[in-house]
Amino acid sequence: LTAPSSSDEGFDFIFYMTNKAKSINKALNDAVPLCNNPLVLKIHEAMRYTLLSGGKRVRPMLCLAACELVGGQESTAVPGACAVEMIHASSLIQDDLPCMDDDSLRRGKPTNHKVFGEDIAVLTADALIALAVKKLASSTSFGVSPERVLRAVLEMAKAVGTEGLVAGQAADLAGEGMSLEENEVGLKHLEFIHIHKTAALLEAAAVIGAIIGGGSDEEIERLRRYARCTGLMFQVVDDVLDVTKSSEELGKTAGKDLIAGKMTYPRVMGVEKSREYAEKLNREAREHLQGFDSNKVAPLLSLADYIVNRQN
Ligand code: GRG
Repeated sequence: LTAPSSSDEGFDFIFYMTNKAKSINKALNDAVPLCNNPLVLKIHEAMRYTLLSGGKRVRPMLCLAACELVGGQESTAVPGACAVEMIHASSLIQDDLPCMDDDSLRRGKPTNHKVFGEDIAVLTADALIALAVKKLASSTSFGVSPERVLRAVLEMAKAVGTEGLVAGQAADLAGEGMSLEENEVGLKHLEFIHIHKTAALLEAAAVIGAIIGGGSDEEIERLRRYARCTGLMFQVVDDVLDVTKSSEELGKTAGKDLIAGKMTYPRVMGVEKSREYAEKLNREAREHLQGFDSNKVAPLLSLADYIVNRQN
């Protein structure tokens, strides 16, 4: 982790993020036990492989921070935060499959299907989605009303299906190999991909946290807008990092998307303009937090800064 460069002097973001990651990692570890049944054990091992193999935990942190911002307790939002990370893990496994991006490395380690085989990887991704629903629904045992839990489940379902990840991935596949000339609405297409493929789950993370934490409709919507900007910014930065890394490490796997002709922000608008766009999204994200107690917004302000300044 690198510390955010500006704002929120006095707020120790690294300490905050490390603590939140600890709570999440423990809950994720408990959620998928190594059981005795050998048939189930294989899937659980594969689930644990992706779920517990590092990762920045940005989405669960967003969920916990949104919950606390609206006055909720961290512990109430832990199941929801785990659920969002399970969906993320499922999407990574699927994204890496030979029929999708066909990647052999993720987080510096062999991808799930390389270790467990394609058949088990597909089942693992399915099982992670089912477990996510189960986890989120279990929030009722933490005193969250069934109405709020149902609302949260609907948000998560929306972020996964044809209003979210699936739509983004389908649009990404459809755009592959298109030259920029061919694709007159390049930027629109790119925005569609990333609003769905990346921002939707970050948005769901924040909204689920705010719902579970007891936020008002207005608070929930403000956090939705903050997270949507942050999610899009996350992807713009990702694309820029891919280019900068690929020129630093020419010949290595970084920047594969660029070489393969995948649409990215730097391809559509250039590196400098992409950086400026990320800064603009950061300013917009911060504006959506105006109106919340200024003493309590530091984690989310710092998270946006961390995303815009991150190096990996
Ligand atoms: C039904 C769950 C489901 C998915 C089907 C395959 C697919 C549709 C969607 C792919 C979505 C995807 C992989 C988007 C990329 C999002 C992204 C920016 C990933 C990297 O996130 P980080 O940097 O990763 O937070 P870490 O490793 O830190 O967790």
